[in-house]
Amino acid sequence: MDGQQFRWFVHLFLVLSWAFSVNTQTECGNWTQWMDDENGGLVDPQLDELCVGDNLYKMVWQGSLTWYDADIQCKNLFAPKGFVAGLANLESNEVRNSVRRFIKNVPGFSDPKGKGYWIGCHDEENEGIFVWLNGEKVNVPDSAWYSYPNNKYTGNCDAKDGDQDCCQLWERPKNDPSFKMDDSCCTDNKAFICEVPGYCARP
Ligand SMILES: [Ca+2]
Ligand SMILES: [Ca+2]
Repeated sequence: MDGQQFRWFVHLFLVLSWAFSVNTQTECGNWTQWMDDENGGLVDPQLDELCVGDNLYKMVWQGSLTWYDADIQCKNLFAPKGFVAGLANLESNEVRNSVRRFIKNVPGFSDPKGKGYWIGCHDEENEGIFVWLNGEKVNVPDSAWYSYPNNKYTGNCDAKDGDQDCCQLWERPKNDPSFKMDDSCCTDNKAFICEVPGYCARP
C-alpha cells in the first residue's frame, strides 16, 4: 500500500467511524437518544434535551421568561412526571461545557430568545457573591465567565437593587457565541435551561 492509498484508507475509516457513531442509538430513560461521540453525553435534538450522567438538561430555547418564572416553569414541566426540576446548576466543568457544546452545535439553539439562557445562580443576597439555587457558592474558573468581574450595567434593571443579579449563558460574541456565564437583569425575558436530577438514570 503506497502513501496515497494509506491516506485514502484512513480517510474512509474516519468517515465510517463517524457515520457509525452518529447512528448508534442508546436507550436513556424511556426514550431513544443518540450517542454524542464527542463528550459521552446523550442527546436528542428534537427534544432539546441532553443527558450528562443521570441528569437531564433541557434547553427551552423557543420560550422566554423572567429568571424567577423560568425556575417555576422548569418545576411545572417535570412535576407531573415525578421529578423535581429547576434552573440548571452548571458548577461542573463537564456539565457546563457539555451544555455549551450542545447549544453551539444544534441549529436554532445558538440564537435563543432574549439572547441568552437563564441558569440557576444569582447574587441577589450578597452583591458580588454568586450562589447556585442549592445555596452553594459559584466556584467556577474566571474563564467560565464572559467577562469577570461583572455586574456592569447602567440601564434600568428592574431588580430590587437595580443591578444585574441573575446568571445566564450569554449569546456573545454575536458572530461566534461562546455561551459563557454572565450576570443579567433578573426580570428580562430569556430562554432557559432546566436541570432534572435523576431523569436520565437507567432502570
Ligand atoms: Ca449583582
Ligand atoms: Ca453582565
